[in-house]
Amino acid sequence: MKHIPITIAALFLAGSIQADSSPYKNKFHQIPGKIEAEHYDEGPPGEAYHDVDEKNLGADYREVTQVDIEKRPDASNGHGIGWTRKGEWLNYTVNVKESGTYTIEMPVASKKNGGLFVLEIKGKALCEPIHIPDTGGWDKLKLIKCTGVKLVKGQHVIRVVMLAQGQSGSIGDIDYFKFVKNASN
Ligand SMILES: [Ca+2]
Ligand SMILES: [Ca+2]
Repeated sequence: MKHIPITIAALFLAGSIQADSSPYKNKFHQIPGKIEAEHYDEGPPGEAYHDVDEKNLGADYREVTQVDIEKRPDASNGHGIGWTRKGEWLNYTVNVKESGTYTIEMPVASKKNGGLFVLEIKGKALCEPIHIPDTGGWDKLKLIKCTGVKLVKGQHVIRVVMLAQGQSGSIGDIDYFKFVKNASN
C-alpha cells in the first residue's frame, strides 16, 4: 500500500470518513473543481462502489474494479464511466473549500433516451434526479447541469446513485462532474 498522508490517516482514526472508501490515489477531490467520473474512491465493492456485474466491461484503466470504465478520446482524461445500471453507485471523497451554492456541469452521452441518476451526501440528494437525454449517440458528449447545489465547507463523501434506466437500456455515459461556485455567494 502506498504512503497515506498524515492528514488522511488522522481522519481515518477520527472516524470522520469511511475507512474502506478512500480517495482515489489518496488525494481528496477539491471543490470548486472537476472530478473525473473514473476517479471514484478506492476500496472494495460495497464500500467504495456498487456495480451489478463483477466484470469491468470497459477499459483496463484501474487495476482491479467491477466498475465499467470507458476509454474515449472525446472525454476529459480520455476516460469516463459507461454501462451504467439501476442500483449502481460510486463514492467520491471530496474536500469542499468554500461553503456556498454550486452548479454541477457534466458531459454525458446516450444513444436514445437515457435514465436518471442523483448525487447524494449521507443519503440526502444534492439536487433533483438528473436525466440524461438522447445526445445523438454514445460517441456524442453533451454538457448537462444541475443547479442550486448547496455545499458546506469540509470533507464529504459524494455518492452518485444510478436510479432508473432509460429507453437506451442504460442510465448513460458520464465523463466528469465539475463543481462551479455561483458568483453571488
Ligand atoms: Ca461491471
Ligand atoms: Ca473523464
